Amino acid sequence: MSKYELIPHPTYSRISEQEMINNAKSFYKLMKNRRTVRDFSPDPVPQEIIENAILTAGTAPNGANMQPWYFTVVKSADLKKQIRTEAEKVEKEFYDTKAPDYWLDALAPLGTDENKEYLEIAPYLIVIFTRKHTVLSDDTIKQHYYIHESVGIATGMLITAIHNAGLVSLTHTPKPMLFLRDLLQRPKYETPFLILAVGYPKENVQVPKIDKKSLDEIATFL
Ligand code: IYR
Repeated sequence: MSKYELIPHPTYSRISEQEMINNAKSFYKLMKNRRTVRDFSPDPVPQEIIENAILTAGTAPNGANMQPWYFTVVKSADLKKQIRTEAEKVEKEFYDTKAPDYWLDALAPLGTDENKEYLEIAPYLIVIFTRKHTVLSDDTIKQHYYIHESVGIATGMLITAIHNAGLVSLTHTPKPMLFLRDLLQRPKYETPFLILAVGYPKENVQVPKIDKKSLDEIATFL
């Protein structure tokens, strides 16, 4: 395997400490206003926003630059309906029989249940897949590494990009969600990771009154 050619960093240049502090604070302010929303408006959203958010996700750091992700963007009403039907089947089983009481207790304040109407209402469902490997055009297999870490980071960046653009999203992980692979005709070496519903919130949307942990609770400086 030959080495990559090395080039000077195309864009990096230092900025002042004050400017960095300001940037860090204003970005925190932007991100702390992100809320997960469960009620969407059916209003259409320009596809260009979704395309650029996925391009942003695709810049994520990842194992050996294999980019072990794939995004299927579902816009079709018929496919969204099929996803909803299948997701509600597994969610019903989760809520009725599979979930232990302590899990149901943790979910109770959120008021979630097996009804997943938003899967049909949100204009886009971005279905994120992990890839074990890529099959090259000559049929050789290129193994991928740190797949969950990489796709987790990319998903975070996707959620950030959607928020920064002015839309809202909802992470949904029906369990099990292998049905998505067949429904969306993805190959065996891909596994569904998460569904991200994206769109505008419905008018006067409400969200749970929750707090985030303080810096002291989530970090130590040694
Ligand atoms: N997947 C289920 C249950 C669920 C689990 C957690 I942890 C949540 O934070 C929210 C929901 C559902 O979508 O209802």
